[in-house]
Amino acid sequence: MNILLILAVVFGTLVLVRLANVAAIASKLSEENEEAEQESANRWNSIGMLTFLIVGIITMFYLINAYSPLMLPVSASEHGVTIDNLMSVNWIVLFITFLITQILLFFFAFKYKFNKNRRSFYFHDNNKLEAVWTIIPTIVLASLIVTGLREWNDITNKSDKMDGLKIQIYAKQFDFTARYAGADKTLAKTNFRLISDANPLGVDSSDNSSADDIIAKELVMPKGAEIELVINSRDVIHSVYLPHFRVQMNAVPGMTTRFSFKPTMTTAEMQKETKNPKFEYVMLCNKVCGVAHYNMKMPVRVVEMAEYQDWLKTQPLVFPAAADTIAPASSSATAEMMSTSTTGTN
Ligand SMILES: [Cu+2]
Repeated sequence: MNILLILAVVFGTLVLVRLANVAAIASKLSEENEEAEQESANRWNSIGMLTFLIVGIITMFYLINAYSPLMLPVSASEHGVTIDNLMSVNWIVLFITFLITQILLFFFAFKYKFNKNRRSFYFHDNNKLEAVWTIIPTIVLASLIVTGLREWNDITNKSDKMDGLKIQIYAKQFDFTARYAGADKTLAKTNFRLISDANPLGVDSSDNSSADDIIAKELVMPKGAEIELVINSRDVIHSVYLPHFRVQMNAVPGMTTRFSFKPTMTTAEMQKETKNPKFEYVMLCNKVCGVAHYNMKMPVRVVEMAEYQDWLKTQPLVFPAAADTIAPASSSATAEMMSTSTTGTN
């Protein structure tokens, strides 16, 4: 019923448009009316341009206001603050440019509509104008790109320098698993040939540092610690996306990617900041990786160091049987979070 109604409206509109065209052609045929017709059409077009400009700008401000509550809250990581600042500068430049160009475009279309008593001004070229609209955008764009590249280098170069808390994020269709290094602060090597139901990450049990490796279905990070995510994928390209920390890095099968950052706000602090007692951080997959991509995510929590250490003790080992053969982790050792080895690539 509804579809019939919509079709009737659509076809009715089409018929009206055709009729209007026929009327326009018919009136054009009468020579003496032509000039008056042309003038009226120009006038209505110019009013249309001005209306579009005003309605468009009002709508834009309305939408910015209506959707701003859906924007991400303040960054929960150290480098995220820099990214947000850079983003704000970009938005301000874009916004000013957009307003100026659109206002000129539509207002000029209104102001300079055809007038038979006015002659248009012709000039072949103007070097000064050419220079202005080449040099100013070049300087603005170049400075945006250079600052962006420098920030990105600062963020990504950290991974080589720092001795952070290494956490492996292992992505597969369609979930993430986290692996913590345990008391020895070293993630054991992995090999895709060792993957089985009992060993879904393919951790090499002959590697001595595998005995205390811990597996978790939740990413828990201590506040203020340097975190180094060591990222792998089993099957297709996924993407580790932590929007609240302004972190994103692809998970690529056959290689290891990394991202280092420092969480600066616990979940509880962010709940206070957002005035939302139900707020939770989340890790999302940000590459369309298959049918259940939309549902590929992992809960994330940032807690104080002591709470993190308590939580880590409750998480299962990669190889539960090996637990008896190693000494229990001392909490001071875990707190130092120094790690020197890297995870083997597949
Ligand atoms: Cu995915």
